[in-house]
Amino acid sequence: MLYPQANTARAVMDLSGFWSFRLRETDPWQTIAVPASYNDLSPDPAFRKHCGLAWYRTRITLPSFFAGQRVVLRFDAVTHSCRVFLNGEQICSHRGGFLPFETELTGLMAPGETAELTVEVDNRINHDTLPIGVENGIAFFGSDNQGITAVEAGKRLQEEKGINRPAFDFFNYAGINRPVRIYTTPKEYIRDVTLIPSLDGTVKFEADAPGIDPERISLTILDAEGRTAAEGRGVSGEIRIANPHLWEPRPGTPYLYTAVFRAGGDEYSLPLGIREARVEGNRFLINGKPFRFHGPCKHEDSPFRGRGTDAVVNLTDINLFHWLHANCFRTSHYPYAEEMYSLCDREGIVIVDETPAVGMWADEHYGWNLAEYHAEVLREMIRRDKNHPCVVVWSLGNEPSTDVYPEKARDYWMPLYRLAHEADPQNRPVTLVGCQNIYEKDLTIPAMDIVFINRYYGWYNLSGDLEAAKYALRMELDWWEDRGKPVVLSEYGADTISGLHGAAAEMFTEEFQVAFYEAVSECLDERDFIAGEMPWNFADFSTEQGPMRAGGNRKGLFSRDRRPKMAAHYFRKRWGQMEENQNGLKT
Ligand code: GCB
Repeated sequence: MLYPQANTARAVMDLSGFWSFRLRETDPWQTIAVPASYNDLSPDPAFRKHCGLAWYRTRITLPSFFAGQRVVLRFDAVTHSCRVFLNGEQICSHRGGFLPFETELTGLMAPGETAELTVEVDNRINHDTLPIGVENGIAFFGSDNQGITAVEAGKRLQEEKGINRPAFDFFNYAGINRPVRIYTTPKEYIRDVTLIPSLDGTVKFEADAPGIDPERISLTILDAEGRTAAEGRGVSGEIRIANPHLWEPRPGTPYLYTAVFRAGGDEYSLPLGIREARVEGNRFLINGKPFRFHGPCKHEDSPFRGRGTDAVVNLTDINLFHWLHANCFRTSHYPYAEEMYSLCDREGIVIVDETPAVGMWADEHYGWNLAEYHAEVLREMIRRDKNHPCVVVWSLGNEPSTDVYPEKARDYWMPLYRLAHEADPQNRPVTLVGCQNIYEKDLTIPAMDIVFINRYYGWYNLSGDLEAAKYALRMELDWWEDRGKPVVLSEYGADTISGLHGAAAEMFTEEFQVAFYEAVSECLDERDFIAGEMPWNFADFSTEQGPMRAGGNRKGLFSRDRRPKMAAHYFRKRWGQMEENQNGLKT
């Protein structure tokens, strides 16, 4: 689905601002900000704890000069599902909280008219949603020994009261988390575009513009100075840029061309980066050169906004990535706002793009009926993000159970793996992020193009004993070495309270976090099949309450307000040196 754009043929109206909101149909309306998660916008605990439906309302007016245009209402993401009403009539609904959807207003509302727009949002999570909600009353981060009474009580209350219990470790932020816009196109319009670049400058293209004479469809590629670099015609074809500049991750040059499609009276432009991502043996290659992922995983999470999109937060984060000499992140654990991908295209930060399939750790989940919906979400994510040069790997999901019923797991995940390859015109490598498990029995994670494993030796197990942690990690890496694939340590980390210090470097201190990372680095640096290190997490983030969460997950290299802990300085030095050694470039 194309991102809304204002140009010579299209107009965009941003509906961000103050809307009205209520948690119950009987409540008085109060003021809310859009986009943002509603949970932290009021000191009323009902906002934070809310489970179920909530309502947003605003008034929209279509300018008279929209006459003759196709008018579309687009939501970038409403979490987790919603129904949309215009003057009380339902006009669309959507399932899934992290991808865009849109509906035509043409015919429903005339230019010059005003209407009431209401959005009924639903934040409930269960076995039919992605991410997954727990249905047995046990929260993700309870202690292992829940006791039979607590389990039964949790189960009963969950059934009676409909309490949301995430099967994942991040706060279940909800609402209109991303921008809402009205945009126009001409009546005959460009529905989708696809670009497939090759390193020799060849660009295959496709324009989906129903009903428009192919003779009236064209593509012009402009270089960064705005000069024409190549031109083509028709619905699809192949053109060639002479002496192409490549898009390279930082500290290389993320050179961007602009691809301008014209079809009939419509126009659509998007950035084009010439780059290739693929796996060869146990290496991951970008533009034919070995690429080593180094950068922390992220969340969309910030004070006040929750998971709400904010350009200032996104840019601050990416500038901190540059400060760290980080070159990548994984969109743990859901597709992020589209603005973040555009920013990373410009800034040369590589993205591993993940579906919201998280919390599938219960063995019985292979009996749930999720595969079809999961496939739909994967297809939608790829359709949305396929043209971004910054996206180099698709992640099917995070930490499902894959070792208890290895055959069942394989039969669930491998069709998705094949689907990702089929759906992606650029055929990027595909992964599924693996949990700490009995990896020898696992038929799925080792079958991925590039292996992503999350490991917490020294934290959740062998806690505090870094010598034992190194021993265990080395034992495991010996096994992975023989698989002949590139392996990324896609999560590892230690909860750390900013400002808590100790000469003995014990758990939760800033000294321990550094010692933990030093220990793991020692093991990774010995192996050349290690294609990357992605510490967990970039910044502290909000979670549900639990005995292991002191005001959220504290594994950030930065505090939640983005102040560096000692570990941030550690990685800044390490990755700075890595960059110089790898690329021979000054930063
Ligand atoms: C994991 C999960 C991540 C958690 C992290 C932790 O394995 O993938 O969502 O936040 O561990 O800190 O426990």
